[in-house]
Amino acid sequence: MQSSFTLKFIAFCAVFLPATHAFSHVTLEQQQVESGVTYKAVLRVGHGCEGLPTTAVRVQLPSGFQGAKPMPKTGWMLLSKVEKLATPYDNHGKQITEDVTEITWTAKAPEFALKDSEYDELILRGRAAMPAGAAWFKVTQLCQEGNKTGSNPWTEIPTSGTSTRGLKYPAALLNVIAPAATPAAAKPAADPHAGHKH
Ligand SMILES: [Cu+2]
Repeated sequence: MQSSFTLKFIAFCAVFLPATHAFSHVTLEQQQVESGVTYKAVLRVGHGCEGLPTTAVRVQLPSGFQGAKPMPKTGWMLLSKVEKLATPYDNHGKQITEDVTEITWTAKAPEFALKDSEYDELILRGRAAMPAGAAWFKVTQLCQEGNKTGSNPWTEIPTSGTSTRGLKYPAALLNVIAPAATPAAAKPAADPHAGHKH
């Protein structure tokens, strides 16, 4: 009896423990979005680096993610990296040739660092203009306490498909789906800014 229970318990852990840990990686709260809409990325930071507090989080945006803006966080400074685009795009009739490709939040002082025992969310917003398919947000988490440093490079992408099973440091996945078919009458104008001026 007891050994049978133990075996079942071990089997249970083998199945559920990796999944539970996956929830504590840096992941996106909302993992699906329609192509072409504005997307609010909420990055969930579940733990530090082997016990060390988080002092910086750097997010590499997937290509096709347009006009990204980070939400400021008290006690943390922001840095947005802008790069020239391989393929310019149109915004309000203006040709956009460079865009934000990377956003970094950095704690201004040790007292603002996110402890390993705490949970927090980092937020950014932009237009998910990439085509349907998997988009990956590569996140690098840096940690420091005194002169001890650590990092978690959440940058691994599976060679095929979207399952991150077996990856030690999976990047955060966003499933981009084709826009839902809407009845012709309810369809917004092709230019989303046609109805207003700014
Ligand atoms: Cu984790």
